[in-house]
Amino acid sequence: MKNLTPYDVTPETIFNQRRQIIKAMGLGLATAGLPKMGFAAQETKTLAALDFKAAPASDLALTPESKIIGYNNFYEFGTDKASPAKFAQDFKTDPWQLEIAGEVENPFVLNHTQLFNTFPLEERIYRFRCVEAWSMVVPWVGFELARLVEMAKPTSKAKFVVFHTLHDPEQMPGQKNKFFGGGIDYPYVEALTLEEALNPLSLLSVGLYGKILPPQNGAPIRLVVPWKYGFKSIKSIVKITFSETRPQTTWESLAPDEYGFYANVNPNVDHPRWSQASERVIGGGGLLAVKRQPTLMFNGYEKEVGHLYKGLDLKVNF
Ligand SMILES: Nc1nc2c(c(=O)[nH]1)N[C@H]1C(S)=C(S)[C@@H](COP(=O)(O)O)O[C@H]1N2
Ligand SMILES: [Mo]
Repeated sequence: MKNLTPYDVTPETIFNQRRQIIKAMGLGLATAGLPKMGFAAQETKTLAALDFKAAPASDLALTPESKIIGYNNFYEFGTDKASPAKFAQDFKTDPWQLEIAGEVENPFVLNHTQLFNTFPLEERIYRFRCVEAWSMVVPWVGFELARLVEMAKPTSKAKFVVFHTLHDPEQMPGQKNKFFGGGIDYPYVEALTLEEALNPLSLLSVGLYGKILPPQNGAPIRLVVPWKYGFKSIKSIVKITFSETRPQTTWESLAPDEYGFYANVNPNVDHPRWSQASERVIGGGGLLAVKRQPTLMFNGYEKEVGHLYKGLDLKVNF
């Protein structure tokens, strides 16, 4: 394992709290009102609308679109949560190629157009979690990962589905500059077990709020696994490979004591540096008006995914 600098593992919360304090001091809370707390000022670029089956009515209060697209983790574009919205605006996502390879009978490639019309698109309103205990509710648009897995026809050897983000230092400043990119060895890699990938909740998303994904959210295609912490939901995927062995994933390599392979949302297993018993809701209003609520097992999706982990010690396999 490589040596970590303190910068590499600065928890996102502390990093942002520090910024917030600095900002609050600079702006003067009383006179200037609440600071924006690291949210990016919104671009008004118009994104193409998508054709999809709408989500059934939901009781979940949606996180405002401005926050979903202005408060992101995408270290290829900087570690600050406001950075991706600023630095990914000109990221070229068309043309694009998504390659499916490895332990499959039917390897294939989807081009940009095919990402949007090979599988039926539907909307899913999902609870979504960031590692550091922030929670959102996002109306994603995409297709079930299982559809793509079925098309690939995994061989009997395939046990893991591995996702790879684009590697393009010319476009991604965090890949060019180690400090700016949070010390990650790029490209960003994530993986699921084959069973997890086949679960109907696992979504390959091409849009949110009815439109194609903005670059900062992982255009043109990213994963969404709503029962796991945010870092599993890898962005801007160029390759999906099927393998017999479990790969080294990005955050597990960076800080194995803090970020496990499974990364299931679990109120009973704390992150070494913060509690996971409760989460902070990113809803309407300023970030200072943040609400705390208890963390739900598997982020509220226990009925759908609990069976995948029967007999597994979740304290060890965190
Ligand atoms: N390629 C890549 N994918 C990534 C990340 C990243 O830095 N690079 N960050 C992850 C983390 S830590 C989180 S919380 C989610 C955030 O997704 P969002 O910005 O759409 O909310 O993206 C995940 N996917
Ligand atoms: Mo995260």
